[in-house]
Order: sequence, then structure tokens, then C-alpha cells
Amino acid sequence: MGLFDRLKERLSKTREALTDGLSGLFRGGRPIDAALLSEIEELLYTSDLGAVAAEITAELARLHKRGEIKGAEDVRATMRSIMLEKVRQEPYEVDFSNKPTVILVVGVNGSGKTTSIAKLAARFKKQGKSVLLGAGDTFRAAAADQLEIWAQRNGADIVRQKSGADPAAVAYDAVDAAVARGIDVVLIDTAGRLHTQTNLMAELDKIRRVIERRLPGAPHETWLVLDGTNGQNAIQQAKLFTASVQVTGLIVAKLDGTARGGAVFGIKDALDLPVRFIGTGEQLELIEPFQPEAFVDAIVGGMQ
Ligand SMILES: Nc1nc2c(ncn2[C@@H]2O[C@H](COP(=O)(O)OP(=O)(O)OP(=O)(O)O)[C@@H](O)[C@H]2O)c(=O)[nH]1
Ligand SMILES: [Mg+2]
Repeated sequence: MGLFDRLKERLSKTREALTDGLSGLFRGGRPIDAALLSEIEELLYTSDLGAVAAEITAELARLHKRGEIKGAEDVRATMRSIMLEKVRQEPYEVDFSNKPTVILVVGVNGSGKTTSIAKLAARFKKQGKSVLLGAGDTFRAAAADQLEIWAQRNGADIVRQKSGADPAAVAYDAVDAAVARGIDVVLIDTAGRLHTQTNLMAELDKIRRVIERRLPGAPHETWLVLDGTNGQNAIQQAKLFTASVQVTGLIVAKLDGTARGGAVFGIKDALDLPVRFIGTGEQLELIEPFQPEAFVDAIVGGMQ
């Protein structure tokens, strides 16, 4: 299966909710009028596309007045262009020019940090990079164990300490080991935390400072992992999180399964941060760079 087909397949629930709903509304050659437009708006809301619903409906009404909306295909094309506008961002490739490139991964509890790190490790390995994982979640012993299993499976190195150790010390050791071993990429896991836990937020700051002390300029990226199934809640948490931690990009996990693909639109609307990767399942290979066009096409179908 090609990468785009896989993305389509993983996001099929979101797409089907939308496109099946749309064909349902147009069944029987129903004319386009105010009632139909408001049903389209409703459909967007029920398909978890509330973040683009108002804009799409306003644009449809405007085009309809000018006689430019003839049927479902025109509606879909309008949806596509507004969705694209919403998620547009500069093309991006991970910059591996720093050796090691240090990536710190943060987020609230259970958002998908450790899983995303394992997936990224597998991905970077496949790209020929040597990878070292820093088990900075020393809060739960199980977290480092989980990471160690992933590391073994991926052929990555891991630096861990006993549970309860200072996460900043683990981060320091990880970067130190990566420098000594000539490793390309260091991914540093952290324990889940809420923005209200002041001491834990300060701990993130300490982790950053200690990494920077060992390797000036590092961490080169700090990625905030959001749980795509958490909707408004995830957005609210992310706003508060990014107010106290310097984040360079987002990973939106768990876009598969339920019809939650639309979460990305709300996230892009609310946060002025690029989405770097999306997680579309529990398996190791189910992480993809976020590419606006492919993403929108997977949700609403491509140009015909
Ligand atoms: N369906 C699906 N599940 C995911 C995805 N990413 C992570 N998960 C699941 O989400 C749950 C939490 O993932 P973790 O990676 O442990 O989350 P975490 O942020 O490290 O959690 P804490 O360390 O406890 O804060 C696990 O059951 C994962 O399998 C994804 O893209 N899709
Ligand atoms: Mg974790």
C-alpha cells in the first residue's frame, strides 16, 4: 500500500462520515437552498469538523448566491480549499545537520509521547540515522521499561536511570552519551504533566537548561504531543502548556479509529505552531510527516 493510501485508510472513518453524509444530503437531486446549506453545516459539526464549519458554510452561501455551486462536487471542492487554507504551513523536513540532533518530547499524561518516540526512532532508523533514546520519564519504572523494549526492537541505544532519578540528569547523560558515541538523533521522553503542576513545568525548564549546558543550541526541537481524540480539551491544554514551555512543533496522535481526523483543523486554528507528525495507530510504522494536501485529500477526497 502506498503512503497516501495508508493515510486514507487510517482516516477513513472521518472521510466516510463526511462524504457519505454529503451524498446522503444530495440524494434525489435535491436543490441547493438555505435548508440544505444549514444541513451541510450540521454535517460538518457532527463529523468533528466544527473548526472549519462556519467558514465553509459562509463560503458556500457566497458562491451559491453567485450561482457557482451546482452540486455535491462543488461543495466538496469548496470544503477542500478552505480546509487547505486552515492547515497550510511551510514544507518541513527534520533537520539532522546537528550531530546529535536533540529532540525533547513533552505533553500531558497519556497523550502518546512514548509511543510517538518509538515510532520516530523506527522512522529515523529507516532513514539511516543512529538513534538514542533518553528515558526522561523516571516517574514510573514502567515508562523506561516500555522505552527499552521499543529501543531493542528498533536497534536504538537507550540511556536510563533508576526510577525516581532526576529527569534532567537522564537528559544530560543521554546527550552526553550521544556526543561520545557520535549518534545522529537523541529523542528524550518525559513524564506526562499538566500545566497546573508548577513544579513539573519548572522541571521541563530544568531539563532544557541542562541539555543546553551539555550541548549549546540543543534541544533543537521540542515537540508537544497532543491526543487527537481529546478535542477542545487538548487544544486548551496545549495553549496553557505552550505558554510556559517553548515548543517548536506538534505531534497529533490518535487520529485513527474514531472519526477524529478533523481535530487537526481545530488545533491549527487555535495554536500558532506547525504540526510535524501525525499518529494514526498503535503500530510502529503509523506515524507520518504532516503534509497538508495529503491530509486534506484523505479527509475530503482529492480533486476530480
Ligand atoms: N490508536 C492510537 N493509539 C495511540 C497512538 N499513539 C499512542 N496511542 C496509545 O495511547 C496510549 C498512551 O500512549 P503513550 O505513548 O504511553 O502515552 P504517553 O504520553 O507516553 O503517556 P504517559 O507517559 O503516561 O504520560 C497507549 O495505549 C498507546 O498505544 C495513535 O496514534 N493511535
Ligand atoms: Mg510515556
